[in-house]
Amino acid sequence: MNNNFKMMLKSKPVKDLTALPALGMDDKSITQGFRHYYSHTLGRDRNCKSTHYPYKALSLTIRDRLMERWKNTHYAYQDQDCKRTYYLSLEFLMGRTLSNSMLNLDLHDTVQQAFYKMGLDLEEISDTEQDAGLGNGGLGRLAACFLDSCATLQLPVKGYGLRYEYGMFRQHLENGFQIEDTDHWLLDGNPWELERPEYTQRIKFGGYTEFRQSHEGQFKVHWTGTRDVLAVPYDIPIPGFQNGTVNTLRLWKAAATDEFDLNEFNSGSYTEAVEEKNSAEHITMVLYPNDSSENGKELRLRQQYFLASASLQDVIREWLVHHDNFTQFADKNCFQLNDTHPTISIAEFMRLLMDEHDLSWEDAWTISCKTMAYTNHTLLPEALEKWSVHLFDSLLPRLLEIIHEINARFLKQVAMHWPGDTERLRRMSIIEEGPIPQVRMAYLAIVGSFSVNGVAALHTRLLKRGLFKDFYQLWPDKFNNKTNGVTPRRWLAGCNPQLRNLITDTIGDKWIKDLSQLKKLKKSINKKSFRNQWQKIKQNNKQKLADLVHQTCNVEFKTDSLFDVQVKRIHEYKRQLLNIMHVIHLYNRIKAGDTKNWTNRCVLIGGKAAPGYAMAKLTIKLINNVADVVNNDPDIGDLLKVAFFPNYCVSAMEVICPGTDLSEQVSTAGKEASGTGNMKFMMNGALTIGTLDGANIEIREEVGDDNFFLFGLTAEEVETSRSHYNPLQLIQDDTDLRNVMRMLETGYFNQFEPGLFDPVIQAIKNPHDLWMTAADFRSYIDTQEQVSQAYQDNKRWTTMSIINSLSSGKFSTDRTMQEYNRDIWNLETVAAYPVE
Ligand code: CJW
Repeated sequence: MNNNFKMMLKSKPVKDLTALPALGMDDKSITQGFRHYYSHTLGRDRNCKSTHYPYKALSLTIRDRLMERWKNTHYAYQDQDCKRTYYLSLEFLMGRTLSNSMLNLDLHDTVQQAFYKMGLDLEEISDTEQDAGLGNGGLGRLAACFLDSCATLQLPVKGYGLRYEYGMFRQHLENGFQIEDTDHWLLDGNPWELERPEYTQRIKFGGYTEFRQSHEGQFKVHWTGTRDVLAVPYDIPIPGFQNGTVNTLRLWKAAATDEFDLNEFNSGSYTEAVEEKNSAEHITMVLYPNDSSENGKELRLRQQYFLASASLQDVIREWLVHHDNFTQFADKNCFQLNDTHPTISIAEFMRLLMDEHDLSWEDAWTISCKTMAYTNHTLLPEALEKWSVHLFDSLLPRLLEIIHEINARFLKQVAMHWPGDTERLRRMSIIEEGPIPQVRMAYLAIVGSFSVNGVAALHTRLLKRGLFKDFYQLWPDKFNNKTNGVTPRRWLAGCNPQLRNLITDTIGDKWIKDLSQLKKLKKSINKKSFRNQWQKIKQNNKQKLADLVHQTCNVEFKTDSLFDVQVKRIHEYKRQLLNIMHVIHLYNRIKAGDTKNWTNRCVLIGGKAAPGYAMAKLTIKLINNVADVVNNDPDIGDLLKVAFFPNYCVSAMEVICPGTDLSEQVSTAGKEASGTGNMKFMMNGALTIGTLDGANIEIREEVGDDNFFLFGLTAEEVETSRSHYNPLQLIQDDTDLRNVMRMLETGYFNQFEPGLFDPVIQAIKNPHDLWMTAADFRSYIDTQEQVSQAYQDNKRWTTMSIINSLSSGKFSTDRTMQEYNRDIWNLETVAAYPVE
C-alpha cells in the first residue's frame, strides 16, 4: 500500500467497516447462504457425494449469523466497561457445535424445512461433525456447560484454553482390549474457529534471572536468555439461548518465533536450528489423557504456563487499551481457575505486574489476591498436582523465585497465627520438603485466591474437614460450595426433542431458561395422556439407543428390557468392577434357574481408560469377556445382555442418556467429587442407583428417598471401617459373592487367557482395597433386586421417571453460574446490541 494512502486511512475517521444489514433468518435466506457456500466458496457440484461439504456449507451459513451477534456482544461489553470473568481451563469438552448453534439461534426448524426442500437429510449431515474432544471427562465438559449458561444469562465471561491439535484419543477394541487411536480432529478444518493472529503473545521458557538497575536507579528483575514461543489465539463463538448474546472461547496454539538460533544456523547445523521450531509447536500438540491420575511431565507444565501467560497477557493488553493503570483492575476482572491446572497464573500475574508493569510486590499481591478464584474438583491424592522444584527452576526460574517469596510471606502469617507450631508450618508450606522438594499447586491456589470452592456439598465439606483443614482454620470465609450442573439446552432440549416438545406443550417453553419450572409438570403426573406420551417417548429413545448399540457393539438390546447404563471414565473408584460383578451374579442366577419374577436387563458400560492405567484397562477387558460369555450362552437369551460401548464421548451421550432407564452412580463414597453424568440421566427421566457420594446426595434430596435406589457405606463409614476391613470374611459369609469370586477364580471368563484377571481378584480380596468393593457388594445386589421389582410395576416406574426429571431443576448450570456470580464474580448482566 502506498504510504500516503496509509496516512489518509489513519487520519480520516473511517466508518465501521463491519456495519452490514442483518442476515435473514428465514428458510430462503438460509438456502441462499447454503448454496453460496456450497458452490462458490467450497466449489462443489452435483457430482459431490460426500456429506462433509454440505456440513461445512451449513456451518458457515450458521456461523455468519453468529458473527454479527458476536460483534454486537463484544461492543456492548466494551462500551459499558463492565466487569468480566475469565474461565481458565486446560480442558473444554465442547462436543459438536452445529446443532447446538441452530438450537440457540432458533434456526433448527427453519434449516430442517430448507433442507427438506433441497432433498437433504439434516440429521445425516449433522452427524458428520467431529466432536471437539478437548477434554478428558467431567471437568472439561463442565467448563463447556458453564460457557453455555454464561452466554444464556448474558454474563460477560470468556473462556481461555488450549487448541490441541489432537484431542482425547479415540478408543476401539481388539479382542476386548482398549486400543487408542489419535484424534486428529482438525484435519478437515474447523469452520467454528476464527484465527486472530493480531493478538499473538510471546511466552518465555528457560533462561535465567538477573538484577538490573533502571535509569531511575531502581533495581528490577530481568528474566533473560529465554527460548520463546508464540501463542496464537483462535476464537470460538459461544451463543446464548435465543438472546442475541455470543460470548467467546479463546484457544491458544503454540507457534515458533521467526528467529532461528543463528549460532547454530551459521555453524552449518541448519536442521538443529529448525528443530527448535518444531519443539515449540509441540506444546499444544496433544491433550494429556489422564483423568485424575499420573502427573509430573514437563510438557504438561509447559502447557499450563503457556495457557496462563498467554491469557493473562491478553487480558492485560485489552485492559491497557482503555486504562492507564491497575488501580481498578481487581474491581473489573476475575480469573476462575479450573482446578490447579492453570494455577501457575497466580505467580505469572505477579511477574507481569511487577516485572513488566512496574508495580510493587504489595500492590501486585493485593490485586492478584482479589482477582483469582480457585475451584477444586478432586480429593484423590494422586490427582493433586505437585511439580518438582528442580523442574520449575530449569523451565520457569522467575516463577519459582516468586513462588518462594509468596511462600515465605505466607509462612510468616502462619507463624503469627500459630506461634511455635513448626509442624503446622511444615504441613502448610507451598514447598513440600524432602529428597525431591515439590511445589504443591493446590496450596499455591488457596494462598493466592480470595475464593476456594468444591463442586458438591459433600465434597466441599470433606475439603474443609480433611485435605484443606489447616487452610480452612486460617481462612474459613474463603471456602464455599458450588454444586455442579449441566446445561439443559444440550442435555434435554437438544438431545431429547420429543421430550422437549411434550414438556413445552404441557408447561410452556420458559423451562429451557429456568429449569426450576419443570416442577410444574407435577400437575400432569397423573394425567393419562401425559403419562402415555412420556412412556412412548422413552420407548422411542430406547429404540434409538438400541440401534446405536447394535451398530457399534453388534449386541441386540430389546426395548422391553431395563436399560441399565454406566458411562464415564474407567477408574477403580468409580467401580465399574462392582457393576460387572452384579452382571456375573445375574448370570449365575439364570444358570441356576433362579429366575422367578425376572426382569430382563440390558447392561451398557462405556468409557475410556487412561493409556497408562493398567487396572482400568483390565477392567475393560473383563467387561468384554463377561459380555462375550453372557451374550453367546443360549441359556441366557433375552434375560440378560451386556455390551461395552467403545469410544464413549459427548455426542454418544446425547443418544445414550435419553434412552436410559437406570443410571449407575456407584463410586466408593467420598471419592467422586460431584459427577455430572448423574444429572444428565436424571433430567432425561432415568432413575439412579447410587451411593451417598458427590452430587448423588443432592439428587436424592431433590427426588426424595422413594425415588432413588440407595446402597452402600457412607463416606464416614468407609473411613471408619478401613482399619478392620476383611474382604475374605465377607466372601466366606456371602454365597452370592462367593459364587462370583469362584467364577473369576476358576477362569470362567478367561478360559484361553489363564491368570489374566488375577490382579482384579487380588484387588477385591485385598484388606487394603482403597475402593472397598466387597464391602458394598451385598447392599448393591439387594438394591439392584429392588430396581428389578420396581421396573415390573410399570405405573410406579413411570411416576418415578417423571419425578426424577421434574426434580432436576437444581442441576442446571444456569443455577450454578448464578451462584458463582452472586458469591464470587459479582458481574452485571449485559445485553448484546440487537442486530439491525
Ligand atoms: O470433575 C468433575 C466432577 C467429577 C470429578 C472431575 C475431575 O472427578 O466428580 O463432576 C467436574 O467437577 N476431573 C479431574 N479432577 N476431578 C481431573 C481431570 C483431568 C486431570 C486431572 C484431574 C488431568 C491431569 C491431572 C488431574 C493431568 O495431569 O493430565
